[in-house]
Parts: sequence; structure tokens; C-alpha cells
Amino acid sequence: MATAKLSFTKLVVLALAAAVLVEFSAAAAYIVGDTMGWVNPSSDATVYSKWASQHTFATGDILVFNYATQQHNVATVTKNAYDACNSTSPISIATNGPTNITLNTTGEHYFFCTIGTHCAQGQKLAINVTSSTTAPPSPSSVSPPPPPPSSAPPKAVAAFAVVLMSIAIGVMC
Ligand SMILES: *[C@@H]1O[C@H](CO)[C@@H](O)[C@H](O)[C@H]1NC(C)=O
Ligand SMILES: *[C@@H]1O[C@H](CO)[C@@H](O)[C@H](O)[C@H]1NC(C)=O
Ligand SMILES: *[C@@H]1O[C@H](CO)[C@@H](O)[C@H](O)[C@H]1NC(C)=O
Ligand SMILES: *[C@@H]1O[C@H](CO)[C@@H](O)[C@H](O)[C@H]1NC(C)=O
Ligand SMILES: [Cu+2]
Repeated sequence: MATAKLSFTKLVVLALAAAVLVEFSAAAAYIVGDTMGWVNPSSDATVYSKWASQHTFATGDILVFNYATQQHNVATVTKNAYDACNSTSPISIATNGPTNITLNTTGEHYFFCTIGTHCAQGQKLAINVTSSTTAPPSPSSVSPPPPPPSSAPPKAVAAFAVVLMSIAIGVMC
């Protein structure tokens, strides 16, 4: 009985440690437009800006654009090109659906479909990518002074400590 109980405790502790690890290391994959996919949203030109506002993006995350090849494409563009739906010289363009784009850099990223008038009708996506290893920037426009090193450690460090402690407890049980 006692051994079974201890094994269960160990399992719980290890599962918790695993969960913490996953939360802090896993990159997310986001399906652009969810079930709608990457389409010409002619009836609602704001659909992709609404979708973007409901998610947060970090480096390492993947955008999955689901679309039928030749009906749509995914051009990665500058802000100016995005604002004007100017498809003259995109940074890059993917034409075989579905397209996965890994977000490797922080900051603003702009995409649209260059086919027909799809962009003007709202098949365009702007997102803001934050670093996956640091806390998101303060919502305040004024930068607060950096906290002294002795105050609350960064989330990732705290998580690592939790994992180490969990493993130690698991080993002792
Ligand atoms: C579209 O972009 C190209 C290259 O960036 C530029 O030369 C051209 O003037 C732009 N077209 C319009 C209509 O702004
Ligand atoms: C695209 O990303 C999704 C989600 O991570 C994955 O299931 C799929 O295999 C990827 N496709 C390609 C071609 O990499
Ligand atoms: C992100 O990095 C991966 C691996 O180096 C690369 O294959 C991919 O093309 C990059 N994505 C973009 C959008 O540049
Ligand atoms: C993206 O995030 C940066 C840093 O928080 C901010 O300055 C910028 O205005 C954001 N851009 C958009 C389009 O929200
Ligand atoms: Cu399109």
C-alpha cells in the first residue's frame, strides 16, 4: 500500500514538473482564421484583425495558413505594402497551401494574399510578435526602471526552480 501511495505521489510531482516545462518551452501553432482558414473574407474585412487581437504571438510560434493552392497565397510584406495592398515586391511569397510560417523575429509581421482584390477585401494579417523568453513589455508607454536583481526573478527562472524542486521531491519520495 505504502509503495503504491508513494509512486502515485511521484507521478503527480513529475506530471506537474512536466506541465511547467511544457508551458515554458512549447511553441504554439496558430491556425490563421481558425476553421475559416485563409480565405477572402469579403463579407467582413476585419475578420483577420479580430482574429489577431484574440491571440498573442511569441518567437518560435507557427502560423498555419490553410488555403487551396492557386486560389490564395501568403505574401510576407512590409508595413507600407500591407497598408496599400501593394504586391509589387513582397519580402517573400508562398503559393502552395497550406503554408506554415515560423515566427523567428519579434516585432510586427505583415501578410496578405496577392490574388485578385482579396487583400483590399480583407485577406490580410498583421501581428505583433514578442520574445518567448522574456515577459511581455509593460502596457504603459513609459518604460519603468528595471527591477533590482534581488526582486522577483523572471518567470522562466521561477519555472525552472519549480521543476528542479519537483524533481528533488520526486526523488526523495
Ligand atoms: C508598390 O511598391 C513598389 C515597390 O515597393 C513601388 O515602386 C510602387 O510605387 C508601389 N505602388 C504603389 C501604387 O504605391
Ligand atoms: C505545419 O504546422 C502544423 C502545426 O504545428 C503541423 O501539424 C504540420 O505538420 C506543419 N506542416 C508542415 C508542412 O510543416
Ligand atoms: C525561421 O527559421 C527557420 C529555421 O531556421 C527557417 O526555416 C524559416 O524559413 C524561418 N522563417 C522565416 C519566416 O524566415
Ligand atoms: C507591437 O509591439 C510594440 C512593443 O510593445 C509596440 O510598440 C507596437 O506599437 C506594436 N505594434 C502593433 C501593430 O500593435
Ligand atoms: Cu486570396
